[in-house]
Amino acid sequence: MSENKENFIGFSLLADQLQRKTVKKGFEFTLMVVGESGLGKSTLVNSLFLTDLYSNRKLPPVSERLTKTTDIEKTKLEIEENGVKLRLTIVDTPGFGDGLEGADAWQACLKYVNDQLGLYFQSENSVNRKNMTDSRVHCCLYFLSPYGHGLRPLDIEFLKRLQYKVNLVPVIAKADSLTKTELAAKKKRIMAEIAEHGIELYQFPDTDSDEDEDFKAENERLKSGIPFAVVGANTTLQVGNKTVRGRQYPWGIVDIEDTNHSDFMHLKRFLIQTHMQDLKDVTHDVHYENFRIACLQELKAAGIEQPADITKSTERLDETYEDPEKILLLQQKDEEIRRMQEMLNSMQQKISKS
Ligand SMILES: Nc1nc2c(ncn2[C@@H]2O[C@H](COP(=O)(O)OP(=O)(O)O)[C@@H](O)[C@H]2O)c(=O)[nH]1
Ligand SMILES: [Mg+2]
Repeated sequence: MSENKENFIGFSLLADQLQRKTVKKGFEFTLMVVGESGLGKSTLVNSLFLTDLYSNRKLPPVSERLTKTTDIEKTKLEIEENGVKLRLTIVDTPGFGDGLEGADAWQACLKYVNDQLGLYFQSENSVNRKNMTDSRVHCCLYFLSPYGHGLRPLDIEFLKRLQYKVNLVPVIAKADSLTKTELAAKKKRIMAEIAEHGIELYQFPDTDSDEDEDFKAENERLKSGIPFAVVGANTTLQVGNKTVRGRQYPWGIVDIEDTNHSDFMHLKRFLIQTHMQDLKDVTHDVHYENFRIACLQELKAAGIEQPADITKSTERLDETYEDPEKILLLQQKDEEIRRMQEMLNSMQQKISKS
C-alpha cells in the first residue's frame, strides 16, 4: 500500500466495502398502488419500470369478478442497471373502490402495511438477522380519479387511516383527460382539501442551506408538483424517427415522458432516483419507529417486563452487521431478545384467548 501509514485511518476502504456491498446486495424497495379499479394503476407501474408485469395474468370469469373482494397482489422484480440491482416489490390492490367492497378497502391495505411492519419487528428481534429482508411498504401511490371534483369520502377515509403508517403520495390518474387549466385547478383543490382534513402526506425533506443546489431545486420542484398528474401507456409509438411511450388519439399523441404532457417523468425521477432513499429512511425512522414504540407500549401495558436496551432505537443492521464488535454485541443481545420473543408469544396467546 502506498499510503503513509500515519495518515491512513482506513475508513476509505470501509466506504469502498460498504459501496460494494450495497451494489452487490442491491436496493430493496416496495411500492404499493391503491385506487379505484380502471384508473390505470397497472399501466402506470408497467410504464414506470418498463416491463409488462401482468402479461401472464388470466382474467377470472365474470361471476368470480363480481364477488371478488379486495385482493392484494404482490409482484417482485429485479432490475439491474449499471451493475446496481433494484429489488422491487409492487403491491397492487385490484378491487379497491369497486362498489360495495370500497368501504372495506382501507382495512385490507392497512392490514397489509401493518403486517409488514410486524414482520420486520419480529425479524429484528430474532436470532438470525443476517439475512433480514425488508418487506415494509416504502411508498403508497394513491390514485385519484380525474373525473370527480376533489377528494371523495372514500379517498379521505383511506388517506386518514394510513397517514401515520406509510408514505402517502397522491397522483391524479389519467391526466390526459384534463386540460392544463383544469389540471392546475384540480391540483389546487385537492391540496386544499388535504390540508382542510389534516391529512399528512409524505413530507419532502427539508433541504439544509449547505445542501447541493441542484437537489434543493429539484426537491422544491417535485414537492410543488404534488399530486403528480400522471399518464400511463403500455404501447410505444413511432414519431418521426423517435420511439416514444405514449397514447395515440384521433387528434394526436400523448408522449407520457414529455413533461409538457404529464408529470410522469417527475414521478419516475422522484421514485427511482431522487427520493427513494428518503422514502426508505422515513419509513424506518418515522413509520416503523412509531409502530415499534406502540408494540413496546402494548407489551408494557400487558405487564410484560422489557429488556432494558430493547427500548433503544435499533440501528440499521445492513449498515452495521459486518463490524466484528457489533456482531459480538448482537450475539449477546440475541439471548435477551429470544426471551423477549417468548414474552411476545405468550402475550399473543393471552390476547387470542381473551
Ligand atoms: N386515458 C388514459 N387511459 C389510461 C391511462 N392509463 C391506463 N389507461 C387505460 O385504462 C384502462 C385501465 O387500466 P389499468 O391499468 O388496467 O387500470 P387498473 O385497474 O387501475 O390497474 C386500460 O384500458 C388502460 O389502457 C391513462 O393514463 N390515460
Ligand atoms: Mg390493475
